Amino acid sequence: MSSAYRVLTALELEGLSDPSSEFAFDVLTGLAESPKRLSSRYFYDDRGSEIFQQIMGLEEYYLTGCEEEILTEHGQAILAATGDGPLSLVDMGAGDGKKTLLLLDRLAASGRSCRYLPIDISEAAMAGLTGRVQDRCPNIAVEGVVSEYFSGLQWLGHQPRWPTAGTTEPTILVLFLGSNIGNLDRPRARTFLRRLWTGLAAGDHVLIGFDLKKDIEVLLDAYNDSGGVTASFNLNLLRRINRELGGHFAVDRFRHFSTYNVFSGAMESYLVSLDTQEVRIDRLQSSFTFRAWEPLHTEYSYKYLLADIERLAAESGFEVVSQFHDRRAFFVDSLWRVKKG
Ligand code: AVI
Repeated sequence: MSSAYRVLTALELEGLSDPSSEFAFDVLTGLAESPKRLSSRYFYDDRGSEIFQQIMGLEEYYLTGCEEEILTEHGQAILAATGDGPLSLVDMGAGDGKKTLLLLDRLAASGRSCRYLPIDISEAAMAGLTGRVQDRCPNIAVEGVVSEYFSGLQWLGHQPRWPTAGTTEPTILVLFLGSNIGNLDRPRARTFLRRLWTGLAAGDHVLIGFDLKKDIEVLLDAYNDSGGVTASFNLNLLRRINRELGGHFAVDRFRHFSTYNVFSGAMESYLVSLDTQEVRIDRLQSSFTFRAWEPLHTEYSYKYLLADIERLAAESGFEVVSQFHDRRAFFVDSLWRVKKG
């Protein structure tokens, strides 16, 4: 007799999950909350990823330039700390990979056996990145994954450690650059790092980009650039709802507002309604009322002290190998080793 129930495998469940309904559900619940909020993970549709590339090129958004300086000056030392055997380089939230190429160029020139495994949510960004790396570093094997960090992490945990015939087992270096960790609050950052730790073995490394606490004016300028690029990045979230969910946001009736919270140590970004308005979202079969000057929270960008970084490493099972910073000490790429047992 056949059983009256069926156990769905993780794979079957994954096949059922529909990212666009997840977006719809999060918009429905986020706009019904008080205060209203939407997750910054939804910034990164193809258009949002494109605008973010422009942000990274802005003088005011100092983070990218600082990290490029660190990887140029200290790339050799970072790679040397992982030994000289085969290396699997996992790049979480790779974007255009411009910074990672500073490491890949060195690896390609050294002849060290290497696989490059970028994970990114934007398919367009991934297509550009994998093509670029294959052209520039033909001796590096490239295997990209289009997914969010957490699914990417899960995928990583199920991968064999990519042994190459005749070589010793590769060590893994996970890159989590660009202050992406700053978009998670402290408890979520800890959980994320613990999940990362779970998929790694003793002696593997992670390199994490942290933006440091600094002059508040510098922070404010970085998230309120004079050309309005960050404003259009933030407002693209409303445009995305219009495009994908049949929203009727009049985008010019909202303004971007970004401020620094000295208690939490985070830049906080909002979209503020300029007047009282009702916005219909067809696919949600719902309308939402915004009062004049009502904020919609869209992003946290947490800033760190060196002591916060050390504590976070210890709490999530890593030991700090080295903290590499730029000449102004605005930004740190922190190299950690996995401790187990
Ligand atoms: C991707 N992330 C680290 C950026 C940040 O600084 O929080 C996103 C960003 N938001 C506004 N400007 C850039």
